[in-house]
Amino acid sequence: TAYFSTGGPSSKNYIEILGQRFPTDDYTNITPAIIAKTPLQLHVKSAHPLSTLRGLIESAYPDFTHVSTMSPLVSPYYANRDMMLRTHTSAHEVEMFRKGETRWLLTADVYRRDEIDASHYPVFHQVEGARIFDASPSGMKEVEEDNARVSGILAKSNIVIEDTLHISPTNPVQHNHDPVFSELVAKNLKLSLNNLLLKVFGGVAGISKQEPLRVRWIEAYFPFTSPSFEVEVFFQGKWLEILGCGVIRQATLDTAGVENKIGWAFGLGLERIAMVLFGIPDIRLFWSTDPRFLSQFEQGKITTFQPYSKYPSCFKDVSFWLPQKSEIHENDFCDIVRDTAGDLVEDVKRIDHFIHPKTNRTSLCYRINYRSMDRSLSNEEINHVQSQVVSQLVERFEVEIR
Ligand code: FA5
Ligand code: MG
Repeated sequence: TAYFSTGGPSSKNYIEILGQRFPTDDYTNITPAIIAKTPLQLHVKSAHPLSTLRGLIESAYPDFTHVSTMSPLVSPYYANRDMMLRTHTSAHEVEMFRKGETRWLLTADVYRRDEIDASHYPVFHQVEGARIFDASPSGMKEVEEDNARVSGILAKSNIVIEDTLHISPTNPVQHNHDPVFSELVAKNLKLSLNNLLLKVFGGVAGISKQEPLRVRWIEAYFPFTSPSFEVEVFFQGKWLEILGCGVIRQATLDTAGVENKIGWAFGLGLERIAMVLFGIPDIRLFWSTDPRFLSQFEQGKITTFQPYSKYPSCFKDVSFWLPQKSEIHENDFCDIVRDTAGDLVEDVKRIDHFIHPKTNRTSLCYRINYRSMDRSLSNEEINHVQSQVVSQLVERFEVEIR
């Protein structure tokens, strides 16, 4: 699911995003809380952890074009006038290749309707990286030279790579690719990303000072790459999902008017990496304007966040019967909560799901955990917010409150 600006309920007949007006229609579901995030551009805000991490990633690709100011408004199908907020940076692949770029990194804010907890937020940031080569013996010579160079660096580094992946029926070479070319390019992708991860995680205490950095490659599926992979890093006792990548589908390059090239692309999320590198325990903190947060960081430096005391939590439950015919998706509920209560919500959990044996009606109960990052909340204030959540729920989904 995605945020569309045109095509949900709105009282005005237009919405304004980054100074541009868009007519609203029955698809419009972008909330004021989401629109308010679009100008913030945390990934280029000096001294912000997300900006420092972007810089660190860019430093691993010094000879690439670096882009970080693309408008978040993209066309869903590249064919009509309707606009949506991008859900991933891959939305810009075609236009980057069309411009003739052959090696590039693009960092941007992305928008998804998602669950609410310490590691999910409806806005986060991704870096997309791509490189294409001539699909010819001379292009492949360039790949082999680069592979030899990066293999040399990795051989001298404290890194353990788990990668038993072979091209397989479930993760095939594209029919229009020479399998030897595809394999060389996939190798280049893997070496390049292992080198990136060494750069990003290599300096972190506890990872590679004594213990090696552990990286794991897993088979994946993405509609715009094949073969495709996901990469995980072992950190603080857990495998952390870092990115998705693969050999670019030829259709992308064809659409961009690029001929006789083959290459790779990857997309990684900045927040999850920044949370572990800087020790930031809650994804909402990235959006904090509290000087106790912002003043802790310096551009270009990875330092450990010193938590300041947390304010108390306040739990509120809401139970309701669903209307007979309609379905409400968990993310629709989270959306209403996020829109009405904003960053005052720490997380939302469904605590009951019940189907009445006689009437067959469904009842749901959600528990909302209210806690501000920046101040103590009064019970009155929370009751007020909670009553707004409840009335929105009734208005939008015609539920019956129990
Ligand atoms: C994608 O978005 C693909 N476009 C990645 C890609 C690019 C594949 C190019 C192939 C070629 P995915 O939805 O898995 O894939 O997101 C990529 C990364 O973004 C994840 O690995 C994770 O690090 C991060 N991410 C995804 N969802 C969230 C979220 N809700 N909050 C924080 N980070 C997230
Ligand atoms: Mg994923």
